[in-house]
Amino acid sequence: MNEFWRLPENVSTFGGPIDSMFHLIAWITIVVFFGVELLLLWFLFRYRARPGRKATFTHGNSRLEIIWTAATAIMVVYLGIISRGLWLDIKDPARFPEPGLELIVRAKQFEWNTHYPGADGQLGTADDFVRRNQMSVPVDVPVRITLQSEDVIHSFYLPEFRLKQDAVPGMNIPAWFEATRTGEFTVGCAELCGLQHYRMKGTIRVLSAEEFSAWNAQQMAAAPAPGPLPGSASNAAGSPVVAAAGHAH
Ligand SMILES: [Cu+2]
Repeated sequence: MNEFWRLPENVSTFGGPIDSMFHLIAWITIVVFFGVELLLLWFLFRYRARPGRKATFTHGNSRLEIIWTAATAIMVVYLGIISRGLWLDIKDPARFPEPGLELIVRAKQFEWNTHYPGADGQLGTADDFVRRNQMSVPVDVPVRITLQSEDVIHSFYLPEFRLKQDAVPGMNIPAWFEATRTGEFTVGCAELCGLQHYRMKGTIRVLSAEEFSAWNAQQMAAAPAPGPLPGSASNAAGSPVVAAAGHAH
């Protein structure tokens, strides 16, 4: 089905229901579009100019207008109601699952910096380490993210996870996902955030539990001397960044 719609593969737990909503809305749109266009063609033919037939003037038809306005309104409200639970599952922090990993993703022109809690398991402490434009997360584990921005509005976009959320300066915006398979996927910015917006992208690697612990241990061992804490006032000049070889720019 996703091949037909040209959607990327879905690899998150809530991506399936999101795709179902997408398919439903796309079908409604397709049926209405072709219905209207076919009717238009039929009317062009049916009411074409013919010798001896006099044109009539019409102000419209109130009953018809009420019907199509009401039908559209009902459809929109219906879509809103059936998607509400799914929306809250994804966006309402009170409904987030218990996270197995908590991260801070801090955006700036034009990169995504992911802060990991380090050895003490606590974010915002001196042993945190940071990855630029590269995230690694374990599979089958809910990952909770706090989105921050250092400069302008960015939008954290994981197309394969069906997740998109703005990062706004001065705000801590919660988001979460749970990956359903290992692999390497896209991190993009979905908000025009400046001249180099187009190159504001990274990769997210979903690892098995063992691979992730090994990677995490390796990063902790390689972490540089403690820098300013993420999100603290002393961080105004930027956060320390561990750039991956070959991915720095
Ligand atoms: Cu951006």
